[in-house]
Amino acid sequence: MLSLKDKIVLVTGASSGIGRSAARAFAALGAKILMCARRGERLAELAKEIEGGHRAGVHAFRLDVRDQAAVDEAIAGLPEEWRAVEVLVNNAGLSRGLDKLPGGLVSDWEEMIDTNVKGLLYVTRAVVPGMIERGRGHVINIGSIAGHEVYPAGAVYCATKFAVRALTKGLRLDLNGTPVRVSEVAPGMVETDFSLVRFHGDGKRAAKVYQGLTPLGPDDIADAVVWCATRPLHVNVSDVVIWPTAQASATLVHRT
Ligand code: NDP
Ligand code: 8X3
Repeated sequence: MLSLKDKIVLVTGASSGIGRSAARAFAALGAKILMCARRGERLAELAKEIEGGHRAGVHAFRLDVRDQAAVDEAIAGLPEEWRAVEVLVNNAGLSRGLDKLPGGLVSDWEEMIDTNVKGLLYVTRAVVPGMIERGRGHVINIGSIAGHEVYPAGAVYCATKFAVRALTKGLRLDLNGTPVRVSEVAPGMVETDFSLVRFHGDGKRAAKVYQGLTPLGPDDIADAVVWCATRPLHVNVSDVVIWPTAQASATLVHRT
């Protein structure tokens, strides 16, 4: 197992769900945690928890990954001791709405595309050249089973996750010959704020998504992300697809 002790791990979207669990899991291995999201107070709480519990170094900063200038400025402006990012977890993302095409809010489409596709690209572009220069690095993208199958009323979200899959594969092709590894972890249903965000804060509708089954938890996904990152340097895990046992496809879910 590769040691990540004192290595810098950047997690985007660490204020909640999978990103928060990933930050905690890497900190538990002794990695130094660089983390961002838009909600600064939540990041500050997590930073306090990690610093107290694991005594790992933490540096948190507010960032909207949709803003390319802000992404470039944040990465270029990192303190010297935080620049050598070893692992980038491109996790920041969201779904908005569950609407049949051609319906749905154009603003929802744009938010998903701008965050899940363009935001991931902006962060990757800002971080990966440094990895190439240093001769070490690993990009782990959080995709989805929605990048493997399209489900009704989810076409735009699915399109963004198909794009994440294509970008993961494309980056791996384009970085061939460098030591930088590129992986994707693609979960099925994980109980986080994901559905609350999808349904614009409708808690009752969000809770129904997970009723009658045991969904994955964010720690299950963090576990897989850490597993990818801790393989020996000559091993590149390309894809990990993870389902709750009760879910067999995007649309087949056994509920009791
Ligand atoms: P959460 O809503 O719990 O977390 C989403 C995270 O993304 C938050 O920290 C949020 O932070 C951050 N984020 C969203 N937009 C932006 C932005 N513009 N700039 C910076 N950060 C942003 O959901 P999950 O943990 O479930 O989602 C994490 C990833 O996992 C997403 O990419 C999602 O598509 C993917 N996924 C989720 C699944 C699930 O069932 N939950 C299944 C498969 C994949 P903030 O709002 O503070 O900016
Ligand atoms: C999240 C999983 O099935 O809700 O990416 O789209 S799903």
